[in-house]
Amino acid sequence: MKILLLYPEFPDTFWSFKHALKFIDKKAGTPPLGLLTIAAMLPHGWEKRLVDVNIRPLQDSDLEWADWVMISGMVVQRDSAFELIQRAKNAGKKVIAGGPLFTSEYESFPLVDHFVLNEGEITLPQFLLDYQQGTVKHIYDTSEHPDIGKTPPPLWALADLKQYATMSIQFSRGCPFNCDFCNVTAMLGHKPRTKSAKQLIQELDDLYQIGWREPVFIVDDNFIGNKKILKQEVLPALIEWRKGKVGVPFNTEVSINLSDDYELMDLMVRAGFNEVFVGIETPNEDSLAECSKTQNRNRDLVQSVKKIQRAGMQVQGGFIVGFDADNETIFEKQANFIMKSGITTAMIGLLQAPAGTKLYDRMKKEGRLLGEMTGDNGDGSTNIIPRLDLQLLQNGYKRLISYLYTPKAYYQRAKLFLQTVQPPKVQIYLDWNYVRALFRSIVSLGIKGVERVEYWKLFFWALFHKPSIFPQAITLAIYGHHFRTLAEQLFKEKLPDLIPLD
Ligand code: B12
Repeated sequence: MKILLLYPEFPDTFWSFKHALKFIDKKAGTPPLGLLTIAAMLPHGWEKRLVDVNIRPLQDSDLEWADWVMISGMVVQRDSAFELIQRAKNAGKKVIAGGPLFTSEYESFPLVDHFVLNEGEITLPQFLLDYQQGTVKHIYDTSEHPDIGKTPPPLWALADLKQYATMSIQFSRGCPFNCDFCNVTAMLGHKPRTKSAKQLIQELDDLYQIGWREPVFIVDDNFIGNKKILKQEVLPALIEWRKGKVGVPFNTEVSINLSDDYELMDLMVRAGFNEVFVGIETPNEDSLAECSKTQNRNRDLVQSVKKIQRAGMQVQGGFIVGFDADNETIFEKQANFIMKSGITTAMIGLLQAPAGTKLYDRMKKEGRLLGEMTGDNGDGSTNIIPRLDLQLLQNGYKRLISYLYTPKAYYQRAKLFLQTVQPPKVQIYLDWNYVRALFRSIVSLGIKGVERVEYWKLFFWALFHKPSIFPQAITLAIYGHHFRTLAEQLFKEKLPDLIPLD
């Protein structure tokens, strides 16, 4: 059997980092971990080929070669997925689809022959067995969750790794919290399931042995969902693994209660974590109560962010406007909060209701659901009827993004963060890509860019006051360029110098 694994194109979004990737000659952020994991579960004797269209186009010869096409994706890749499925069907191929896009919207894809939904560890073997026995069905799904301690390591060899900026690996699935707009618990359960420390180290060893020295994103829904196993097994093992190695900084996703645990933060930093994404959502206490984000309530969120930064990790934040409890002052409150926190990578979206969430059910019951979400929570759209006037919400959103990504506001946050953060513990791996990125940033941002004044101020400040964080300063400058370019595209206008919010 010849299996063609297909990954659809990402549009130009906040997380695509498209306008930053060109500085380091990379084509995509991370490889399709779901497909690489599925590939490892297929029979060993089968031939496998991966085409990630974010890296190279799908050729007719790829389709001619294949017996089956297996496709994955997220909602945000919907349009490209339609196109690829159509091409595969035109070429007369059997199409098998799985992953989050199809698990949430399989009804929209009539051309797909078989859906293998939810977690592939359970549904793929059932599909393969039925196929062998000639009793294959149209849909395979499950409400059970597998023990990921048995998940095989991804087949990295299928991917052209040097085209990616970051490698992804997974340690756990599921989250102990209950935020009403998030579908993680519906999809992956409430009780975090983990791999063993041995599995994680094996996967890292595989990557290190094939020469990977760049960042590794541990793609967990909440890495600190099971603190005990982290403190007792995983982080000590990672600290040991790191000895004598260069590069490979880690980043991951965590909940804000990380900031309450100094021991955990210290272990994470020593293990090589230098960046965490945290769902902060809103400084509005009533909105936090509304969405059941208990872990963020009754605390000084700015101070929590600072504690993580002081420990040595950059905090990237997810924010939402348009909760029922928000009023027209929310934009100013969010802007002030984000400016004070020194969060440069602030992903802000209007409240959206993903299928399968409590919010989705509530909106449906209240007659406020407008259909499915676009999947890109940074495009200023929503699939619900908000309490605030939609026009007011979208205008406020636009002003908020415009303000935060103007050079002045962005670089002000970058400096605040760099002043606060402890220099990274990971030994930097300097290769040509970094040097090239530095020169390109000098030309694009320091000479041609609208941010040239702020760029040089940060450049010299970092170089002379805190040289250990100089590479981070340049990376932040490049990220800022991506966010600003994206905002300008979204609003179809140049961002003003600094617009007042009130
Ligand atoms: C890493 C990650 C990202 C990364 C990169 C992802 C990438 N390149 O693939 C980044 C940060 C870029 C990202 C961004 C976004 N993400 Co994201 N992301 C994740 C995360 C945390 C892990 C994905 C992962 O690698 N999992 C590990 C692998 C092993 O699991 P998997 O892919 O699901 O595959 C398993 C099964 O799905 C199945 N399977 C998968 N593919 C296939 C194919 C076949 C043929 C078969 C049989 C089975 C199968 O088997 C696998 C093993 O069980 C998930 C949450 C989650 N836990 O899944 C969200 C998630 C995928 N993201 C989501 C969203 C919404 C986004 C964003 C739109 C916005 C946002 N709020 O973050 C952006 C948009 C991206 C963009 N560029 O525009 C949603 C998708 C919802 C949906 N129904 O599509 C998820 C589920 C999170 C959520 N709470 O809703 N994301």
